[in-house]
This record gives sequence, structure tokens and C-alpha cells, in this order.
Amino acid sequence: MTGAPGPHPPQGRAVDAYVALGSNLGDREAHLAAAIEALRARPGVRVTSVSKVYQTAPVGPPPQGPYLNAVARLRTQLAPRALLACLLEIEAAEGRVREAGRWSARTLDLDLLFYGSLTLDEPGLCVPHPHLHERAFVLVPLCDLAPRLVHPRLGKTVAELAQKVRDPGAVVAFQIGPRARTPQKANE
Ligand code: A4P
Ligand code: MG
Repeated sequence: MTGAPGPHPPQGRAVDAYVALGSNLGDREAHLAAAIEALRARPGVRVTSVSKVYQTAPVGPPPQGPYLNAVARLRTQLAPRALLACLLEIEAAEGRVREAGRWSARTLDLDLLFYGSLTLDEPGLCVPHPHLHERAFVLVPLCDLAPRLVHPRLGKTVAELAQKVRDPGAVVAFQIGPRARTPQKANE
């Protein structure tokens, strides 16, 4: 464990938080599934909903393979730093190795998108995630769960942000399961 705050923040209240999941190395489906299981097993975290899984074209400079992306909604009593520590531990358990460059291929990336309506900009933790409004691979799955959720900095709903995002066609629904792994169009 890290030295992050314990599982009960002062008010002991639960908050809805949204976590983005991404994988483009190894058994991508297995990494996403393991992340959800690991979150479910965490004291102070309840996974209340998970979006569809999408196959997405890689965004960013290094050449790399396509991602699977999804978003999970959590009901949590963990403080933001404790939740982030938990996400980093789960990434490490799934074999995440941090390369020198940003945006490099990874077995598992877990980003904290929203923590209630909290806004925070501190070294090592920025909430809402600073790039979420630019990214179809985040907004399309987030729309499955919370289209009317309002971004506390931008004052726009997730659905409004998703309508404006570039290249939504690079995000297609992905059939999970042993026999049906063929990507499908998101609106089918
Ligand atoms: N950190 C600060 N705020 C947060 C937050 N809200 N959630 C800090 C998570 N972490 C946060 O993260 C570096 C540090 O950011 C963490 O240690 C934490 O203290 P990282 O995961 O090592 O870095 P990264 O993921 O390479 O960088 P970044 O800027 O988070 O990149 P993204 O936004 O995660 O982009 N293309 C597709 N199609 N799908 C993807 O999922 N992902 C990326 C990575 C690039 N291209 C992609 C995808
Ligand atoms: Mg990340």
C-alpha cells in the first residue's frame, strides 16, 4: 500500500466517481476485466456501472496498436488521493510499465475522470481529468453511463462535449467474449 489517505474521508460520505480504462498491450480484454474485478474487491469502492467496451484508434505520437477503452462508475468512500493510489496499484498489478515518453502503449491505464463535482489541480492529481473533453475514446463510453453529467469546470454536459469531439468514428463498439471478438460500429 501507499501512504495515501485511508478509506474513510472525514465526512465518511460516498461520492460517484468515473474512471476511464484503456489497454493496448497484451490481452486487452483480460486487462480491462481484471481492473473491474480489482476495483470490485477494494474496500470503500462499489462498481455501480460499466460502459460498453470500445475499440479505438490510438491518439498521440508514438506508433502503437488500437486500444480497448471503457468507463466505470464507482460509488466510493475513498478520498481522491486514496482512489488514485488504488488505480495506480491496479495498473501495476496488470503489468503496467511506465515508458519514458507520455502516451506510450500500455497494458492498463486507469484515469480518474470525475470525483463528484470536485475540481482539483495539484501536483500528481488533476480532476476532472484535464484531457477528457478532447477525447472521443473517453466521451463515447462516458455517454453510455452519464450523458447529462455536467463538467464542473466547463459547465457542459458529457453529451454536449461528445457532440463536439473530433473523430468520433475512431471509436467502435467491441464485442466482448470468447467467440465474438469482431468490432462493430458504435451505433449498430
Ligand atoms: N494524474 C494526474 N491527474 C490524474 C487523473 N485525473 N487520473 C497523474 C489519473 N492520473 C492522474 O499518468 C501520469 C500521472 O498523472 C499519474 O501518475 C498521476 O499522478 P500516466 O498514466 O503515467 O500517464 P499517461 O497516461 O501516459 O499520461 P496522460 O496524460 O494521463 O495520458 P492519457 O490521457 O492517459 O493518454 N488512445 C486511445 N485510443 N485510447 C487511450 O486510452 N490513452 C493515452 C494516454 C494516449 N492515447 C490513447 C489512450
Ligand atoms: Mg493515465
